[in-house]
Amino acid sequence: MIRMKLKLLGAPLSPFVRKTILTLKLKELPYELTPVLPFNFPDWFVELNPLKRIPVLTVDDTPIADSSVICQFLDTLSDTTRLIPDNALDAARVRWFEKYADYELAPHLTFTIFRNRFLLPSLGKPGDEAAIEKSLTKKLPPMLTYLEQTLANNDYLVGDSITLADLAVISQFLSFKHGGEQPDSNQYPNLCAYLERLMQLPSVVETWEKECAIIQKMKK
Ligand SMILES: N[C@@H](CCC(=O)N[C@@H](CS)C(=O)NCC(=O)O)C(=O)O
Repeated sequence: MIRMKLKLLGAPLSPFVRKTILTLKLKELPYELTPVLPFNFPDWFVELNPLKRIPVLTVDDTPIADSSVICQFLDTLSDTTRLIPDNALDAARVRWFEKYADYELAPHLTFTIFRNRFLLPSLGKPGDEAAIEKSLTKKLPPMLTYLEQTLANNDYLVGDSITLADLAVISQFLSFKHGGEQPDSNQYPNLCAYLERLMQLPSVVETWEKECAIIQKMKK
């Protein structure tokens, strides 16, 4: 039982907030969510993160920013489901895949597909279909192939149990799914089976259902 008060600031539809929520759930850490929308930051938020990005976690009254930093900190707080392995090489591989998800997959799965298919239209703005097309046909295939090959003989990206690498990757693919897209199961069978496996985790099911309810409300 930890004594620190954990408060997460952010919006559940952000993949970086999603990764942090999944981490909190898998680590069985109690937390409170304070909604902060990325296109409507309150003035005081800059004191918590000068970059004005979500998520931020406050630990008692101390803020930490960046989902990667936050999740690595959270992993140290409980022994339930170690998300960064002890083995240094495996830990480095986990950080690599997390970085790959956050900086290579995110620009397409979230900032192109999710943004143009769902977010902008929900705000009454048109989505950029040409940008979507470019991501789907040109940018994403080599990235999906890379994941497909990595998952050829493995159920998880690193080792034989779930790590932060998997949470980072599924977080991006949930944005893709909210944008109405999924990898083609004929072309990427290992990747699709892997995503399906992660989608069945109770913490992912719960998170996905909550998000779908938010999406339905935003569509009205
Ligand atoms: N590397 C950061 C990325 C966070 C991020 O880009 N968050 C987006 C929401 S999905 C944001 O707050 N954007 C606001 C902005 O850039 O102005 C992390 O992992 O926390």
